[in-house]
Amino acid sequence: MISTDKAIALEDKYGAHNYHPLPVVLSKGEGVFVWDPEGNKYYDFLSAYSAVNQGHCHPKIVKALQDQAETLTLTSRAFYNSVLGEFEEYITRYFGFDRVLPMNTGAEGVETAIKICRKWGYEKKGIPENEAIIIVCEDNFHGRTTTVISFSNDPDAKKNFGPYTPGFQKIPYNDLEALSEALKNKHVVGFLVEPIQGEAGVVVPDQDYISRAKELCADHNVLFIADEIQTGIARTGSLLAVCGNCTCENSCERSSTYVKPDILILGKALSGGAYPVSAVLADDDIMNVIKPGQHGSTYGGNPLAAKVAIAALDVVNEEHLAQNARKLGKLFRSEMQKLVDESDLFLSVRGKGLLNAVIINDSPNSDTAWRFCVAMKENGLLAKPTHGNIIRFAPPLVMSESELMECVTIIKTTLTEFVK
Ligand code: IF1
Repeated sequence: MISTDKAIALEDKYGAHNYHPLPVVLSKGEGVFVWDPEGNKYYDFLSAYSAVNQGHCHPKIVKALQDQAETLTLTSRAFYNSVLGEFEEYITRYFGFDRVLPMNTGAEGVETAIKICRKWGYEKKGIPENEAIIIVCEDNFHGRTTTVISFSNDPDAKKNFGPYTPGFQKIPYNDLEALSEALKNKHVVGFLVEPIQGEAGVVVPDQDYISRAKELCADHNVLFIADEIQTGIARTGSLLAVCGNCTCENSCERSSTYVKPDILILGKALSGGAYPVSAVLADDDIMNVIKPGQHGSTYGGNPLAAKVAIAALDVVNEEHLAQNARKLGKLFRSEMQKLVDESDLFLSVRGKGLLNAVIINDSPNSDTAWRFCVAMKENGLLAKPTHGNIIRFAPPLVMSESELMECVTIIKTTLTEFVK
């Protein structure tokens, strides 16, 4: 087995330097745990940015992957394949939509949603050609493609990648008045929003923000597009973050607090980390604007992805991951609140379900949060800072209560030892 030092040296020498990873190399994963080549074991509190909600190498998902890999992996969409239809029926019933358009990565899902929305705007709403506007939020994160970074306001993500795609208007997040104002423009066709802003540092909006925003969009015949790539699939304690307080097993329509997006974008945990799978869901009147030849992807909808995604969604239900995320999330925040009260280093804690963040009491330009994450790593827990002074805590949702309490102890111990 390659050593940690050697693995890091190779990446450093031969890879593009588009990441600055924590200095740990992972060579094995199982459930909530990962191991480095030297055999050190860690709790994973990143879950590959919420892709591994079902835990590392979940046996059911791995089995689905293995079985299908031996049978048929890719046909392209030039032909039908024997699994795609089954997946399409499964996922549309699971989330309560008429149709799905399968893709691979999250950013492709967002691109797909933008294209569907614009086409709907021209063909159903009657917007003059090339005039469609999509409203987005400040501090959004929707991926890395040239169009998606065109409406980012993070200089790292955006600067010197222009010229940018026009047709987006930015408003502050969690600001219904700004949305109301922006909706006065008759050329607006959609509002693209994260129900909780992940990259911005787990920013949870007011409780009625999402439902009121959807209402405002409906009033103006504007499509409400939810990017649930990070928040979806049980992460925030319900199947989708737009489910609000729903605790149902999977039929969103059962919940009174459910806000049904006009377009729903999923990715990450849709495969439980085994394979890139994303999907865009919508009802007939919207999805049917896309005709043969107008959008697609070589790998999108391949049989391997289809089988993996079915297994990954099965696990979410069978293992009650939304319920577990909700229960453990409450426990985690209350334990972190104690540390906030006791220590000068932890300023506050926020989040929903098992998507949480602790704000470190130092400037975003300091290396305090980074050094705290390195110290937690030494004690057997992996988490990563965002925006300099925010630490995101997002373990796989298959964690048990006693494991979570062991992690709380690790965080507490690190805090006691830590010298700012
Ligand atoms: C990276 C953050 C997480 C996303 C939402 C679309 C995408 C993402 C809401 C694109 C992706 C990632 C990508 C990852 C860092 C990351 C991230 F720190 F930026 F905010 F998850 F927390 N919509 N999020 O969160 O999906 O194309 O990557 O499959 O390294 O860029 P993708």
